[in-house]
Amino acid sequence: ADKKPKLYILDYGAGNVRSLANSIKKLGFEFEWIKDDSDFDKAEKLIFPGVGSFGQATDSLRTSGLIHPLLRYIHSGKPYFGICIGMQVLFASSIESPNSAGLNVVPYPITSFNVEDNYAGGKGKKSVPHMGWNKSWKAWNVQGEEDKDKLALEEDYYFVHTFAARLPEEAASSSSANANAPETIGDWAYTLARYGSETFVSSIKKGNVYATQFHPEKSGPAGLDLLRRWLEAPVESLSSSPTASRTWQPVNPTTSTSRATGGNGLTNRIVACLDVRSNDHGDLVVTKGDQYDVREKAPVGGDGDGAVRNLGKPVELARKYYLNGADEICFLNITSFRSSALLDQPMLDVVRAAAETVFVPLTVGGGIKDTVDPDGTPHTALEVAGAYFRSGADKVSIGSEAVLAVEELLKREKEGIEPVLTGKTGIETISQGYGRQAVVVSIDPKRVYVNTSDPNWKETFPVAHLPSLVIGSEAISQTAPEEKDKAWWYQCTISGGRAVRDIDVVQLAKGVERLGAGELLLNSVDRDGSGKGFDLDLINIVKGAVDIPVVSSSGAGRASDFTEVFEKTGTEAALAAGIFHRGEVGIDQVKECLKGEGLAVRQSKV
Ligand code: 1PR
Repeated sequence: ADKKPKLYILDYGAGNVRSLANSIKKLGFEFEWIKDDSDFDKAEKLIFPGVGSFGQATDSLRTSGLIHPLLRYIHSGKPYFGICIGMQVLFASSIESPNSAGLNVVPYPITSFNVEDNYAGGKGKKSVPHMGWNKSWKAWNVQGEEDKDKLALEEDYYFVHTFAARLPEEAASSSSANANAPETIGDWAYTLARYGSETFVSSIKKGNVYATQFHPEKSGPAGLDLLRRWLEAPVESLSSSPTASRTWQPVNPTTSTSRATGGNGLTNRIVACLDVRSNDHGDLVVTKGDQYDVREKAPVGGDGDGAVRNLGKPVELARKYYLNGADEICFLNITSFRSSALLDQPMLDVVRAAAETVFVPLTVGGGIKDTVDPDGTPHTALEVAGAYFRSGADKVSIGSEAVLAVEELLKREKEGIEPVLTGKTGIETISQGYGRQAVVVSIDPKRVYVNTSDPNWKETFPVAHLPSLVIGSEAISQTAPEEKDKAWWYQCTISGGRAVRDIDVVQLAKGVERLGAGELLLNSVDRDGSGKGFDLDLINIVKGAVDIPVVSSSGAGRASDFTEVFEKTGTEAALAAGIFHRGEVGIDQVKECLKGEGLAVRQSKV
């Protein structure tokens, strides 16, 4: 009698749909994948978790012949749930792919964010993609709608997108690409979110069609709760046409609970990082180094002398940090540069198992590059990344290969070799295939001090590295007196900090942004494991050089280090490892500390 409606998921193979599958299973529901036309007739509920680009999604619907059955399904009145691109394809068009028409179910265009945005309390610029946790609030809704019918609540949900259905509200202060857009979206009900001074649709609903710009399957308990409400709702209640007898009520976003504190709307993200490698017994363990040295420094001859530090099991720790409120989990396979067989099965298993219990974004790094299996089979970086996405990773992080790719780019540019961008590097192919937001570049810079007692040092310092030069000042001497009167630049390293290259952190950051990276994970070999706090000079230099989000890493020793890094740099996220693993500071304590300083954080109800 309590037969659940037959649920289908439409997947066209372009990204991480495993997370959605995992969350549906976790909520106790079953589903099938849409395989052909006839499945649309069998489906009683349908979820479309679109990924990649607007054009890729709409074009693949057309070439696969699924577009007509999909439209037929939508117009049949059966419940549809679109996620991210699965929402955007419902719209008329997107500036992202001007030659690909949308489904035009929602007669409204998708446009882009304005990076130069002087929003209140902002630092003049905002990063794109819009990546992280942002709050949805009700904007237009059905009068008298029951509370239980509301799908997106005023909670923080996880967003990751470059284009958006922007509305003119608050757009006056920015040079609005949307100046001529209508004030409302016909008779659709929708919620809005704010990014800087711009307002965009975070979820939309009419009759049987519901869609979110954010990812409920990556939005922790709040997202799972939303999915559950949709999955549990009887088909009839999701299919009713709301327009006939109800009237629409505008709700003024400024009087609604938009985020009270200033800033761009996003919460300050806290990332827990797990450096993973095999110990001397061949088990994958979470380890943690000091300046990248992960071996014990036990008394000579003592037990365990020189062993790989073991701080726990990867999957268990990931789960624990998720429950403690981590906004994101990052796995770094720190020795993969040595042996790099594609099917690093133990690491894929770790990701697969973690994705079953962790419902916030997962990043996986280490060994994402062109590689050859022991039997001689070659694999491209794109294939390696694909294996991780299919296992449940949302982003892959590229380290050493990114340095080599930018060196090649700079060389081609210098020598006038066309094209400068070959389209062949891992960063390019993965960002083409899975979207920029799925490609993180992990940077391992090291300070190189210059001899300031040499009166000519400024004249002889290499011009190319000037943008990464820091000269110790009075300000620096307050926090780190030993650094006063010193000067240094930030040199990039590869192979886990073991080899230095003649390229600095600004060259690298700008280079990978050009190649298509969507985010930077900025480590510091000097600060790693030191507990001295984040390297604010380094972070400010890199933040100033790029428009993509930066995750600041290395050196956290106290909860107040996080407050400092968010207040003194424009970083979008802060990552730590050692203090969390050793239980010195909990993620909840970090968030309390940030909240105490008026900094926005995601509240997790786990
Ligand atoms: O080069 O693409 O195979 O990627 C290798 C990845 O592994 C890179 O992201 C590189 O940063 C990382 N890695 C390599 N060797 C080490 C090592 O420690 N020996 N770990 C290593 C880097 C840096 C952190 C760390 C923070 C926070 N670990 O992400 O978690 O510094 O630590 P803290 O809070 O304890 O200070 P490729």
